[in-house]
Parts: sequence; structure tokens; C-alpha cells
Amino acid sequence: MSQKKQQEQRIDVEAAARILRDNDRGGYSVPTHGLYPFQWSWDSAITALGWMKIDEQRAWQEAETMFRGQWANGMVPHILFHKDAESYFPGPDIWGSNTAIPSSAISQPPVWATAIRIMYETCQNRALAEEKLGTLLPKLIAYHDWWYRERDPEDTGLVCSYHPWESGMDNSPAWDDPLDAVPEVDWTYQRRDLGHVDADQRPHKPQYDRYLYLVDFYKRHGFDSQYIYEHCPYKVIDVSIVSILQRASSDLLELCRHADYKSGVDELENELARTGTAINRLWSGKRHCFLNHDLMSGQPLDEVTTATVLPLFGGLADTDQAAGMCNLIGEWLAATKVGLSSTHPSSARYESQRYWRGPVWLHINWMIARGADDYGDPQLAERLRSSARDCVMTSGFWEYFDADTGDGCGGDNFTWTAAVALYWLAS
Ligand code: 9WN
Repeated sequence: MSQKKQQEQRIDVEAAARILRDNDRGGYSVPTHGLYPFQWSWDSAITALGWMKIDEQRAWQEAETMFRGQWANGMVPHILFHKDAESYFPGPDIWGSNTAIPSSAISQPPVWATAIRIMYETCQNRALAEEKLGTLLPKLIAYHDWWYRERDPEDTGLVCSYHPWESGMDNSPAWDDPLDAVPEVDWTYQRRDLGHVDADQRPHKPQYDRYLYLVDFYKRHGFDSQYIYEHCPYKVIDVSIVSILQRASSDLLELCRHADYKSGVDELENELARTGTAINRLWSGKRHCFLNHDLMSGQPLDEVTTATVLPLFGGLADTDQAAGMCNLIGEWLAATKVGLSSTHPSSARYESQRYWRGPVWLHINWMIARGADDYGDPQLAERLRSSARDCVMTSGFWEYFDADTGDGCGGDNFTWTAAVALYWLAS
């Protein structure tokens, strides 16, 4: 589509709002009908931003419902299985969490406090926002405390992750080598995802065998944090989680200041400072970005993916690092039809339409654009936004987009794509 034509066209906000309403299951949204029939944590946080544009009460409810599933130790699970559904595997029986609301036993990138700060600062209904913030703040503090306490027990400043699903960037080539070191399950199972989406757009079986081994491992060891930290066969530092946590912690601090809330604030400040220094251990002068790290092998994971430039979003880069990453992103954007692709196209493992190995996810593009803006590169932010608009205008509200063609992939009528369109692209 020509630039002029695109500018003349508007995002179809009615269609986007309809997707949110159709995927509303009463207080929470499913990412899409069929493929993902439950509440996912980071989807839900992004979705709340979309709800803010059409129904503020409903936006706050999205957060409240998610935090009802918070574990006693503070963890917010990556999936809440509110109702049974046959269309997804693995379900609550495989996870075996035994919680009041059945759930998975890992978390997801902690974008909640960032979303809630945006909601709080952009709301029309201030009284409602004050009331909701009051109940959510202690839960957010407990959630962040869980990350630092359970996922960085040695106070290194860099939290770790135990599952590719925890990163939300499940099939990223960055996880290939650490995942290869995980045993495969020896039981048979039936995947449901392949009944909804073309196999070319989803992970392969050996990866699923290992995803499931890990799920089983947590259950077999009674979800014992200390044991898992010491013995989990997969343990990585995911730059994306570290960066999103850093931004969210600083947003949480800001919210605490607004509400004059003191409990846990000093600890949060300490953690922010610790991570601010520790992140430099991941910097690669050769790649001009921060590399994920395998804690089992002790080696950096040398793949340039969208995770590796998210320190822009986390405010974790110094001026030179930020300039290096913005240059990298500029060239990277020019190398695919739509962007930013989840894996750099020069990687031998790049695949333009397979899950997290190349396609474009719009909420990630929003985060990177926001980071570019913060570091004084609004032109780059606008290029990212314009490319994201192009995806939606040309193909619709898909889960993700083929980076080489712009075609929609994965699930259709996807909630977070509609939410990002409402929140970021329509304005
Ligand atoms: C596993 C819901 C989720 C997203 C993830 C995405 C995908 C699940 C899956 O779907 O993961 O959690 O079964 O593939 O990778 O980012 O939150 O949309």
C-alpha cells in the first residue's frame, strides 16, 4: 500500500473494539477464540490498554481478574484456566498446580505495572482509577518481589527464566541451544494448536517434547522454588523479561509515589539500581545489543532477536548503547517488508512466518518504539508505528505477521493486536 493511501486510511476502531467484545469471557479476554481459550498474563495487560479506549471499568476488571489468580508466593501465572476447554493443550491437569483458580506454574513478561501506570495516567474516571490502584498496588509489589526473590536468589541483578513459554517468545531461536539440553518427555500427547494453525507457523514436535518435560519437572518437584532454581535443566537470562521488569518496577515506584504507598519501595529502588549495573554484563559490542544468556552453559546466546533491543524499553541502555541499538533497528527494519521482525533476517535460523523465529508482533513493536522515543529517536519510533499500521491495514487483526510478506499468521481476530491498534495505532 502506498504511503499516501495508508495515511488517508484510518484504523477500523469499530472492528478492533468488536474483537475485544467478542473475545470477552466475562471479566477477562481470551487471546483468540479456539486456539487460546484462557486468560494469558501479558496478553491481558496489553488488552487492558485497548479496553481503556472503550470501557474503563472493563479495563480495570481485566487486571483484577488476573490478580485473583496470583499465587500465595506472589507469582502471577502465565495462564489462568478459568473454565475447561478442549481446544488447548497442555491444560490444567498437565500443569497440576492445585490452586483455587487452576493455573500454569510459570509467569510471563511482567508488563502489568507499566500497563496500570498508563491506565492510571490516561483515565477519564479518576475516582475509579484511585480505587482500583489502591487494591492493585500491594499485589503488584508482591509480584515484583516474587521475581527478585525467587528468580534471582543470589542477588545478581538479573532474574532468570525456566521456560521458553515464560519469555512469551516461545520458539525464539535464542532458546534453541538451551532447550536442546532438556530431555524429551517419554509419554504421548495430542497437540491442539495444529488443529487451528498451519504447522509451518508453529513450533516443531521436539520442542514441544521439551516444553512438556519442563512442565512435568515443576510438578514432580512440588513447585519447590529452591529445588527448581538449583536443578531445573533450563535456566536462561531473558533480556526481554529483565527489561520489561525494569520498566515495570520503575512504573510501579511512580505509582507508589502517587498513592503515597511505602511498603516495599526501598527494596524496589535497590533492585532497580542492581539491574541497572548488571545489565552491562550482557552487552555485545559486536552485535550492538544485549544478548540473552544461558545460565546452564554459562554462554551468551548469540541471536539478535527483538528481546535483545528491549533494554531501550527498560531504560537500561547508556547513550552509546542506545545509539548502537537504534542504528541496528533502523537497518533491521529496512531488511524485511514489514517490521520489526522477531528475529534478525540475517540469522541462519530466521523463518519469516514460524512462531517467534521471524514474524512481527505488534505489542513488541510498540515497546521498542516507546523505547526509541524515550532515547530521543522519534523518527525510528514512527517508522515502527507506520509499519505496524501497514500490517493491520493490509491484513487485519492477526496474531502476528509474516515479516517478508506482511500476511497475517496464527490466530485471527486476535485480542492484543486489536488492543494495540486501539491504543497505539488509531491515535
Ligand atoms: C504458550 C497467548 C500466548 C502468548 C505467547 C505466545 C503463545 C502459548 C502457546 O500464545 O504462547 O503460552 O501455546 O503457543 O507465544 O506470547 O502470550 O497469546
